Amino acid sequence: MNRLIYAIGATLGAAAIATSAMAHEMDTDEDGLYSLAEMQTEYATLTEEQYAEIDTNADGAVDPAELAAAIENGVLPAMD
Ligand SMILES: [Ca+2]
Ligand SMILES: [Ca+2]
Repeated sequence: MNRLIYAIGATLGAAAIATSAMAHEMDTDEDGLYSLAEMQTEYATLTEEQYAEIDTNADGAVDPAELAAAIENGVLPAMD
């Protein structure tokens, strides 16, 4: 049950974050992905190791779904 709720939350969270002004501002080159440098504008203390953890499909970039999942599972604090 928790797993299902998590899956739903991650899906809804991704949709919400993709359209949130804060997430949009963080994506400064507007390519729809969050580079480490872009994420550090919001999460100043984010390390390369943490970024790699958030990049769950290991393609070298964090997409809105990965960002949402990281916030959902507490790896990152929610953005205001
Ligand atoms: Ca970007
Ligand atoms: Ca990725």
